[in-house]
Amino acid sequence: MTTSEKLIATEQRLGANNYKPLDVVLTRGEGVYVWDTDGNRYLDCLSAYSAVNQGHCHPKILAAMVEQAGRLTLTSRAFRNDQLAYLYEELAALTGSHKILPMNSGAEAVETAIKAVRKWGYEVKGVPEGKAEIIVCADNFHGRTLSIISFSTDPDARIGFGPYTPGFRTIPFGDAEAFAAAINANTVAALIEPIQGEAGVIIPPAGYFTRIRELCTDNNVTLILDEIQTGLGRTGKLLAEEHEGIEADVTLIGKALSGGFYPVSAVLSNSEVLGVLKPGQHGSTFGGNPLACAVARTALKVLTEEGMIENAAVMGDYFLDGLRSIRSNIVRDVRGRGLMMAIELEPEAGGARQYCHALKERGLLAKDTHDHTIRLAPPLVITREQVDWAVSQIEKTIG
Ligand code: IF1
Repeated sequence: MTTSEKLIATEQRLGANNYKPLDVVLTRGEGVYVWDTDGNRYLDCLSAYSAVNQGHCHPKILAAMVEQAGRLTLTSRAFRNDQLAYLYEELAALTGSHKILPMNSGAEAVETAIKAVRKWGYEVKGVPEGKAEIIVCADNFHGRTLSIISFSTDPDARIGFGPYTPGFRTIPFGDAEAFAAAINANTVAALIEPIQGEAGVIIPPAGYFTRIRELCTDNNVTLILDEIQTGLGRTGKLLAEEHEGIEADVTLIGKALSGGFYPVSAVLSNSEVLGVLKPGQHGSTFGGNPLACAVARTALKVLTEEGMIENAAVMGDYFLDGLRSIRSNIVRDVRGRGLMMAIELEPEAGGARQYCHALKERGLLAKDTHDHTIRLAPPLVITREQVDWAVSQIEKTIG
């Protein structure tokens, strides 16, 4: 048995089987590349679901983490630390937010936003206690907690985990008139992904978010955009909302906020929403800890200073052009924005997973989603030559 075979067997025996990973055991990463225990190198076209936008083991984030880890890691929010204020300041300057609440995972940021908008609904909007409604979209993905899966439309994510949290109303994604029809006096918020990731990189029609923004403003509904996956450069802008020139009232970020070093998420708010939370009403042992703040500060700094967002825009267009030039009778659609891309295969092709397997054999790691779609999201530091190589491997696999 090789080392990787032994490790895979142990994982199968002792681990809960809530994942079915490709059988590649990774041991090292640098920039766009990762290496397995047998020494094979791969171009990572998943980036840990967009958490390593800055590339694997970015040396500056690493240095910040090591330095901070040797000084002070955790104080709890019972006391203050000398990193949090700087993270607030830098995030506020970058995003124009007025209030920030740091958490750890993406799901925690979503939960935090749900709590805040409900409370805002009761205390500010005047919704009767217990009646708050939040509009969400079909085929959403916002995380794995009970309240979040309560409004998932994916049976795998939802079924068997009830009783479910009430208070959510589901409408189709990309349909502004359905959104208008779903608003009522008890609607406190809308929670939407700018581009649906897990659903297969679904980009809404142009004008959709402009109309959603208008409807939210006109009806005093808080617009929450989940930018946990689309944010921080992934789509070629700092935030995906910029593609339509709108501003959410509440923006959720996570994943790449730490460059993949550590779970760091945040709720950003430009309205009075976060103001409703008073001492003792919400919190987290690790949220806002100095290690997380030091890592996040540097992750944001390299993202902007090293031109990664601009590179995502340019390389995203170039990658998409390359994918669209592939002649294949099994490709149904190629879509993407920035470096958030997907190749949807014809159902007759027999599923995307076997192609992800084949790509792995060629040294490219990608993830299938919803049976027929190959998702591609390399680190934002990818070069033209690396895109050329990736496109040629994909062409050999599906062409
Ligand atoms: C898993 C997908 C990606 C997210 C958005 C919140 C969260 C996520 C828009 C929660 C997380 C991850 C979780 C991961 C799979 C993955 C995913 F395929 F399910 F959809 F990225 F594409 N909002 N997405 O995409 O953040 O609590 O995980 O930090 O294995 O569940 P988290």
